[in-house]
Amino acid sequence: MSGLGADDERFMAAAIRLCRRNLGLTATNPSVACLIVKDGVIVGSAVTAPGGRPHAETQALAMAGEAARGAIAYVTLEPCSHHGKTPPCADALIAAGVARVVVAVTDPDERVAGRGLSMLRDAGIAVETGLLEANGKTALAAYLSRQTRKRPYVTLKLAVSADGMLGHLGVGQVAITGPVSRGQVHVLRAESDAILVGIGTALADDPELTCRLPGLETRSPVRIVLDPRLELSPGSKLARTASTVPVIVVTAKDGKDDPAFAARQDALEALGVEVLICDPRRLDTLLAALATRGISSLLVEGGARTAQSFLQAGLVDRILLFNGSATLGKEGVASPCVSGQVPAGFSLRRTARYGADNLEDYERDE
Ligand code: AOF
Ligand code: ZN
Repeated sequence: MSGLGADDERFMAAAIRLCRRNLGLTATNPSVACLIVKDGVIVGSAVTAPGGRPHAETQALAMAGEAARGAIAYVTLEPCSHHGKTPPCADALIAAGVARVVVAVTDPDERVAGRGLSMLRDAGIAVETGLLEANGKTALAAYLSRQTRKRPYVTLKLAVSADGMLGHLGVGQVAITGPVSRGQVHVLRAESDAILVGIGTALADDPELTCRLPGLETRSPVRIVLDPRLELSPGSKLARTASTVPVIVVTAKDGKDDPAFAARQDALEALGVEVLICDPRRLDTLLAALATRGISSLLVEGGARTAQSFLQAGLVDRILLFNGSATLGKEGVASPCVSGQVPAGFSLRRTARYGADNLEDYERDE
């Protein structure tokens, strides 16, 4: 990494920020960003397109045109070397005549895995990799998780009252955090491929679990309910909106020897709900099944029991505690994590103030 300077870091940091723009929009493809820089000026910039194609590099090169000759390309992920649905980005960079390529993270996809870098080097291009790698890996965490662990990256979000509660038993939705936190949660939803709650939360709150921020309404994640006994009502907001934003209900058995169960299943399926038979206690199996369907990032939004199950199974990668100022009292349901107290193996990475609320962002140690 000898030839790297402060400018390289600045441009790579910008590329990493840019690539977050299409998180949750690129299907099984990672959201990658590419900047083409000539004489210190950005002459091309792009993010992997919604749906996953075209890739970032070809779009950025098209924008740069002739200016790409002799330029530096900053890419958050190793350029691809394979003929997939599009030709290799490494070839596109070579054909455009770039002089140097700087990469944050190498691509674990077995069709690429270092070949993109060697193609560039073989063509006489100066290649450096590993710049701001930790930040790059954070931005690509969902993709890397699905590629290397065959399961989605799991973020547990908890809104915790000042007295350590998540909500009132059987009371429905209680305001714990304010509007700024709510907006942040909707951004998280937009960036996630799927969102998951337990049936307890689905029944108590009748949530919609969509992203309702102005301008981001089309970015709602797939909604998943852990529902061992298939109790989700066809009248619930989730079921009633299933034809617009997909809903998957995960249940323990099929209805073959239980006519009442089969009837509930029929009613849900008629509304467009998918009933997935998978033991909800085997969260590892469920996550593997979700990864197979192309889900790379999962946001777990409660309640206490679901959060606890994911934590106990060791399947949480990030914990976001939205600490509100409301007090719920002894009727509340205790949160499995409270401010400053999360399970061992997590480190506090960041805090933020959202109106009257405090966010604590913990990441699992490697
Ligand atoms: C890049 N630039 O912007 C992205 C890349 O199905 P395909 O043909 O689109 O290939 C998907 C793979 O391409 C994906 O697994 C990853 O290795 C790479 N994604 N590569 O050069 C990009 N999104
Ligand atoms: Zn590519």
